[in-house]
Formats: sequence, C-alpha cells, structure tokens
Amino acid sequence: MTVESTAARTPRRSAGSKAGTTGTKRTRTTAKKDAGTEPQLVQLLTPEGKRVKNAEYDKYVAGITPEELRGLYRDMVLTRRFDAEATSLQRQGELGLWASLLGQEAAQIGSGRATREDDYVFPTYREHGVAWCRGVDPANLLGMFRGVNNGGWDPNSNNFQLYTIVIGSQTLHATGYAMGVAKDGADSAVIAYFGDGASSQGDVAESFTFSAVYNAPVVFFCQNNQWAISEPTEKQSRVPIYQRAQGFGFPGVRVDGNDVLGVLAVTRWALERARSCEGPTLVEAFTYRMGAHTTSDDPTRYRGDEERQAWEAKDPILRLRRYLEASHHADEGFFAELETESEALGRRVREAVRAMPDPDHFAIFENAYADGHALVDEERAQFAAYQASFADEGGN
Ligand SMILES: Cc1ncc(C[n+]2csc(CCOP(=O)(O)OP(=O)(O)O)c2C)c(N)n1
Ligand SMILES: [Mg+2]
Repeated sequence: MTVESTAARTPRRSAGSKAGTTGTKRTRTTAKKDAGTEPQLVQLLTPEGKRVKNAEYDKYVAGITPEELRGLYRDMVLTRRFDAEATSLQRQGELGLWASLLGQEAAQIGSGRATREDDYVFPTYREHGVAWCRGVDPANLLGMFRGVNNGGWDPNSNNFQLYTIVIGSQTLHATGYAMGVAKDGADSAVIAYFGDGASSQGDVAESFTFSAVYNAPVVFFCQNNQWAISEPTEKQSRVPIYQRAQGFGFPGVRVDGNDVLGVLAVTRWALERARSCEGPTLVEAFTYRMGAHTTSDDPTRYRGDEERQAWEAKDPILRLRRYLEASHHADEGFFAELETESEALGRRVREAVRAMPDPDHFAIFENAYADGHALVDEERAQFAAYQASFADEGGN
C-alpha cells in the first residue's frame, strides 16, 4: 500500500457498514491474493519539490529546460485561476453548473503537454487543463455550462473532442478513432481521459479489449481522483486500477498525478509506444479531487476534512514552485508577473461569459432530426404558444 492510498482511505468511516462486514472480509482476502504485487508509484518530484531519479522514466524529461519547467508551472497556475473563476461564475448565477479540476492540474498539464499537435484527445467534462494545452480558448469551455450551446468548439480545430458526460463512452470513441489512425498508417496517437468511477463502466472494459486485440494506438489516461461523486475508489476496484491492464494484455502504470514531471514522462512514454505500433497503455494518474464533484455537490456529506488536508500537502502547484525556487529556475519577478497574468485571464473569461448571446430558442427543434418529426413539430408549437403567453408582459 502506498502512502497516498493509505492517506486517501484513513478518514473514511467504517465504509463497509455492519451488514457487509462478512462479505467485505472475504473479498478482501481474495483481492489480496489475486492482486499479486503491491502498487508501484512513479514519481520524479516529491511533495517537497525534490527531484528523485527514476531509471526508467528520467530519459523522457531529460532535456527539459528551465523555460519549459516555468511553462508547466504557468499552465497549472492559469488553469487553476480559470477554474476558480468558473466556480465563482456559477455561484453568481452566470453558469448552470461547473465541474472543477482543482487538485488535478499536474495530471492534466503533464499529460496534455505530452501530446503532439496531430494526436487526438477524447476528454470527459473535467479536462480544462488538457483543453488549455490543446489551445482551446478557456472561455469556450463555458458555453455548455451556461446552457447557450451544445459544445462550444470545433473538435477538429485542436484535435480535442467535445466534453463527454456519458461516463466512459469516450474511451470507445477513442479506440475506434485510434483503429482508424492505424488503418491510415499515420504515426499519431490518441489519448482517452476517464475517471476512477468510469473504470467500472462496461464501455471502458470493451475499449480495453478492442484496443488490445487490434493493437490500437491509444493511451487510456485514468485520473484516479479517489472519488466518483460520493463513491470512493475502493468501491470501484479490488486491485489498483492500473493493474487491470495486465488482464487485457497491455501495460499499466501508476504515476503520481500531482507530479507534473512524472506525468509528463510517463505519458510521453505511453504515447511513444502508441506511435511505434506497440499498442495501448493504461496510465493511472493517482491524484485527488480537492473540490466538490460539481457545484451541485456537497462533499462534506461523505468525506472528512483530514483527507483533503493530507492531499493539500501534496499540492501539484506548490511542489513545482518549491522545485523552481530551490533550483533557481524562477525568481520573484516571474511569480509576480504570472499573478498579473492570472488576474487578466479571470477578467477576460468573466467578461466573455457575460457577453455570450442567448441561443435562438427554437434552434433545438431544428437540430433534433435531419428531416423533421411529427412529435418535434408538436413540441415546437407548444413551446411557441408558451413563449407567446409572455407577450403581454413585454417578453419575446
Ligand atoms: C453512463 C453514466 N452513468 C452515470 C452518470 C452520472 N455521473 C456523472 S459523473 C459520475 C461519476 C464519475 O466519476 P469518475 O469517473 O471518477 O470521474 P470524476 O467525476 O471523478 O472526474 C457519474 C456516476 C453519467 N453521467 N453517465
Ligand atoms: Mg473520480
């Protein structure tokens, strides 16, 4: 058991409950026997910001320059600032909902920066940091959460698919796309993001099977943030998630998801495997969702403060800052300038959201069927009558 997983489990109440005690005991014994090896965690930067050597993965970040390190730091800070702005905008009534990535910045920036322009990314709904790396305007991520559009960007402009709410389904899309890439003989790779909860979905298991059998150039990037809304990871898997890959016939690696350097190295390795026709890889980025599942959720109802505090000590931004300072790769001027840039980003996003035009109320009926449908016609007429009922009040 790693320190991380112990910390994640400690504060959870007697999760099994009385009724499940016997069953839990029995399956635990089985799980231990079947799991084989204890979880191994790849880490290049400790929470204290110390660089540790790693014989296997060091070479994937060997040439990284101080400027690139500052770039990773900047990416994480701006992403966090954007995310905080979006949360505030929801609280102000400008967005209907927001899914925060707080705590997952290293997992997303490290993996996003490992991708090449011609790679293709299939996200969930929380990949704001990856979207940033792909060059999607952060303001565009907010349209769907404001309810003014169904996506907000052209997937093919940045090879970044639209956000996917149907848990795990994008892993199938990614696998199919990757099989197409292989048929085209291209050397680009595909990366599919999903969560610990999604790992229980049949779609994910099917995509593992297909990608393995067809040797598809896809990286499955699981952000294990310890929670699927209110369900802890131990309710999703009896073995560490990365170890599941072995049963499907491809490698799985667990990386410290709060270590941007480690994530960058491991994802580069996995993408390189995909490009050299070595097939799929499962990367489990072991991280923590510091905030609520979404702005509609209240995590105090199912988890304790101590757990969050333990993970705050492993904050991904803080640890890179410690490393940058200790190695004299960044000075006070850099941090101050970044602060100004962050505030400017927050302001820009705020203004952009408030300026988003409301959609044409009837557009949804036009886009349901290519050739129309009697039921849709009926609903359109009902909606038109409803709208007209406001006419006396000066509505439109
Ligand atoms: C197929 C499907 N089932 C259930 C849901 C409801 N749902 C939305 S998010 C979520 C939890 C996902 O957890 P995880 O995969 O760990 O991702 P995280 O939210 O932690 O990033 C669930 C069950 C859904 N959107 N789609
Ligand atoms: Mg999760």
